[in-house]
Amino acid sequence: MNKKQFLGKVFFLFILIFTFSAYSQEAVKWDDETYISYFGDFNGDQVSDVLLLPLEETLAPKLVLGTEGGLKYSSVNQLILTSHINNQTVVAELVEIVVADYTNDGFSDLLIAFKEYNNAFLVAGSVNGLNFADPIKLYSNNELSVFDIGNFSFYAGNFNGDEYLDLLAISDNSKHHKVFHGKEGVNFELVQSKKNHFKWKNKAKTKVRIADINGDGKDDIIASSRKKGITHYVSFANKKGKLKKSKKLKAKLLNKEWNSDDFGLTVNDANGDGTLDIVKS
Ligand SMILES: [Ca+2]
Ligand SMILES: [Ca+2]
Ligand SMILES: [Ca+2]
Ligand SMILES: [Ca+2]
Repeated sequence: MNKKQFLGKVFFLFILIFTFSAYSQEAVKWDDETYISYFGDFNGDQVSDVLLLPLEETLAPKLVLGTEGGLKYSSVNQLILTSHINNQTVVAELVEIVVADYTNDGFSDLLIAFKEYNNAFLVAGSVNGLNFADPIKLYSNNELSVFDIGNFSFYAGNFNGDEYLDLLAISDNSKHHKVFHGKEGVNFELVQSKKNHFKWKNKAKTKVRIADINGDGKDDIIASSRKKGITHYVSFANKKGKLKKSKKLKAKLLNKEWNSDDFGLTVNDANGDGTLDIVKS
């Protein structure tokens, strides 16, 4: 082999390696019709990761560990998860999920409720991500009495301001809610269960957010209507970490509608005074 042939082969090899690494570094893409995405830092490296739960039983759930610099969600950091927890198939439409650090160790955890089976599991984040085969806790209706209110949505927040995260379950007709305070050992204690407490319309018409709006260290609820001309509501946590009756907020600010389907709505401390403001964009 002469020098020219040798260089030609080296160049070919280089192109091959380059093509292969470009292929293996492919960004993970997903669409809302195939997967529902849940973000959290499951492996505790301060970079957000994404859990993709399939909408079809034939697909497996995936966890993509985020990286900084270059592709955030790359196929080389994609883990295919087992499709079952406790022999129950994990399909996005059949479960209700809230990502939060319940164990208070810096790793995001996954609370996953199977409404059909009337049970829920806590899968803890670790350096390896999530392991569906080894949930750290099982909740039946005895440990988390939420399955008796029918179809519900879960939200995590800290309503009493202690060191443990709490849970709010709102029935999908929005009338009934239950508040559970988090306890040591990832237990939840039911502290409030009320029918007809919230006045807002159902989930399809209202967007519910959890944030400490009045800056007293206890999370509150803001329920904004998705359509124009419909009242928004706010519900504050009281001193004991229970939720007060919802109050009306005006549907118009400075004579402008701020329904959430037409505007991005964020709750943060925009003017730096230590209390949260509602920002329309
Ligand atoms: Ca991470
Ligand atoms: Ca955790
Ligand atoms: Ca709490
Ligand atoms: Ca508050």
